Amino acid sequence: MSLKLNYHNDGLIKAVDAISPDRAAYYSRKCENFIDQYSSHPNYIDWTYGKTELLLQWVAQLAAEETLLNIVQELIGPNILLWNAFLPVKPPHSTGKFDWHQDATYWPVSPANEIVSFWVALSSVNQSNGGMQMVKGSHAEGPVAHETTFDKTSMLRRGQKVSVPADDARIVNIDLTPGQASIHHTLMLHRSRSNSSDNWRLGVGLNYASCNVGPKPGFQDSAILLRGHADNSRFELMESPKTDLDNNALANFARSQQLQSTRYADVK
Ligand SMILES: O=C(O)CCC(=O)C(=O)O
Repeated sequence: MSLKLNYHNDGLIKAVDAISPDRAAYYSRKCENFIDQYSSHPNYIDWTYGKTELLLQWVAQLAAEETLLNIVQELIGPNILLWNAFLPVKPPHSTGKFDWHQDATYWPVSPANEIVSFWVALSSVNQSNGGMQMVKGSHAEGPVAHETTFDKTSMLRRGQKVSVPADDARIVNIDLTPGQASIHHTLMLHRSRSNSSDNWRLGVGLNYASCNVGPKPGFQDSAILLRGHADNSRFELMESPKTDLDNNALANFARSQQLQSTRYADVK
């Protein structure tokens, strides 16, 4: 069965070879250096939570890898924007987790079915270091009610959580080797538990959008064009950073935070 058909049927692709192990080792070193240098910085949480593609050259470069874009193109067509990247890394023996949630229920962008989410592993990822789980086919059942917990251990800003228990029989463990990626639909029910192992969980989350996607009415946001065109885009188009955290990168990130201020008005 084709990748696209599998994705449409299941709402997920458990693992694809997204980048080579050599490229994964290169990005893993970049990621480790960033963590070593900045994990105590007061802006570290904000910098890793979202729009990280505007700050870190290597994150934008990873998102633009040809092998990845070819897979994205199969799913959403040839005009590809990077709407968001984030670094949901989990240190050994840390409490951070994501409860069961669906992304589309809190994302102020549409049409959500022209967005596709990749999670690229830069370390081995398994259930003991906090790898994701997904509920196969759940995307087809539509949006589910979420509660907002503001749980401090949640790696989602509002601690969003689906109040119905997930159906165990359909749970897929997303275990990955470095360079592999999982792919999920914006209505996929997914979660990841805390890292109870001695090893880091390193990876990058990438939300790609077709050129038809833009902010919902009343919202503003930015995106980077990676392939094709973005004529008439409703996003403010921005450049990938030339170097990590340079002045332009910091200015673009600050601008994107300003654009997103309506989205986060309740949590800032
Ligand atoms: O990093 C994780 O474990 C979860 C990330 C997530 O919720 C997502 O990629 O949509």
